[in-house]
Amino acid sequence: MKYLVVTSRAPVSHEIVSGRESLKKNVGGVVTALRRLMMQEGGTWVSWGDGNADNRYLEEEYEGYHISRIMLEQREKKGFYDDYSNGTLWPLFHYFRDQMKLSPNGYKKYEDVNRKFAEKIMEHLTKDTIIWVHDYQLMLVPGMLREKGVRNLIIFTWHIPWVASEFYSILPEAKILLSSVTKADMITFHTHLYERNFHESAKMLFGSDEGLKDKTFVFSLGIDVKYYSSNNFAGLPSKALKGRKLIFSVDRLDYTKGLISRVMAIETLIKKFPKSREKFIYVMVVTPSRTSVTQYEELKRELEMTIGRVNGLYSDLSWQPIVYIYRKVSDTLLMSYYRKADIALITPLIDGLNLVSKEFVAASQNGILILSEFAGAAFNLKDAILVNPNDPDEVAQKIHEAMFMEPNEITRRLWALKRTIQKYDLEWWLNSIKNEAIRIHEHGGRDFRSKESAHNSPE
Ligand code: GDG
Repeated sequence: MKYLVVTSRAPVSHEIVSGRESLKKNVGGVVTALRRLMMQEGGTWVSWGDGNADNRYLEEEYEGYHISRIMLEQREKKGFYDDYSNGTLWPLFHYFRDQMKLSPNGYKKYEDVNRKFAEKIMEHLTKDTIIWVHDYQLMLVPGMLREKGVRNLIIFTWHIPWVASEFYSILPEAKILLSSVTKADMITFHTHLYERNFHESAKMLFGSDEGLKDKTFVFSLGIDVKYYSSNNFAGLPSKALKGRKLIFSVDRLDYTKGLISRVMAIETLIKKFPKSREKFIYVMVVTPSRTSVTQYEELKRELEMTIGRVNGLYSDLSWQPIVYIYRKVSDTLLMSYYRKADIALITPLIDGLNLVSKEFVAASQNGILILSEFAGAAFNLKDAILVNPNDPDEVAQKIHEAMFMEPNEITRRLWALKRTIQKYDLEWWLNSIKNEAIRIHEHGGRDFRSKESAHNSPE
């Protein structure tokens, strides 16, 4: 039995930069997790080749598995990726109605590209292949495969929130997309809330969720704890901090991440608790993302204006409250920040899961996690300080508390969090999904007892 993994972005891409070809690893959390599976089990990975030299590597053997790429023309990329996936579905599934652009042409391209994926999958299928499709860019793939007569087991893993049914149903293509996803044999979510919303959407749009009862699972993605807690990473030079508390965050530049509200919370902290002034430095790493989508350019401008305004008001020769870094930092530097930070400030307005919070917990030795209650990870990480990211007063208050928290309490919380992420780590996630898949594959049905034990977050 072999896995055929399907994701929009590939694990690696080939780039030509200044005439020289190089291999670029995709570092996203999802890809890292799936690389682990593929290196262990072999198999095929179908994805879009978005590197400018990928057309030379349509089929490639890489670290023990096969990569098969589909190539997209500029118009296809724009319609499928920029307009529909990131301009319609992404805001829809994060409750950003005002950012959501309806795009019939984008949908057409989304359909075309999903068909390309389905066709490429067909080329690599054998009788025993388990097909594992990921995320909102590929919702039409399960339905298209079934239309082509494919009877293989299909797993569909959903990485972002699934919104309330009445919100989901505003999408013109709501029925067709949902209907396709339900053609998978197993559908996995990060939280019970998303699973419930999915069922409610089916009830609302189709009158019933009968056929879905045995198909959905909650398996919240874990991380490679050993890697993040290893000692092989250099520390940050602490001289630069001059004894100040280090507050840290790292996010993709995205309106879901609550970046501007977070800067306002820092401003509130300074205003409301004047004694906190000069006692902290907030290092905010923002990684460029979706730079071809207009909303993201506007967000960058607004964020940078807000940071500039706050720094302008409060900086002097000896102190600047916010150190803003707009680039992707190396893994090593990221690990050093995780290790050194006194407080990780992770306050997305909404987030499917949020791997950064788990990575910080694994790496930290005596840090405090302040986490948005609207991140999927908050359902498991109950020992974090949970905050409503929309309330700068509350966030400022909690940062202030964290700055002066008793060392015993810091240790208690951190170790409780470490136990949780250790128990539900990446290996657990992969094994839970694989075990269910194998059970369904071999017995053609579901073991309900295993469902109970598999669910990790109590309601
Ligand atoms: C989807 C869902 C869900 C980020 N900046 C840098 C960097 N990163 C790494 C982090 C982390 C990953 O990227 C981002 O984690 P997310 O959880 O945001 O994952 P995504 O893949 O972007 O998003 C999300 C996830 O799927 C998994 O299901 O959690 O809710 O939106 O691993 O460390 N790494 C380095 N430099 C950076 O500047 N080295």
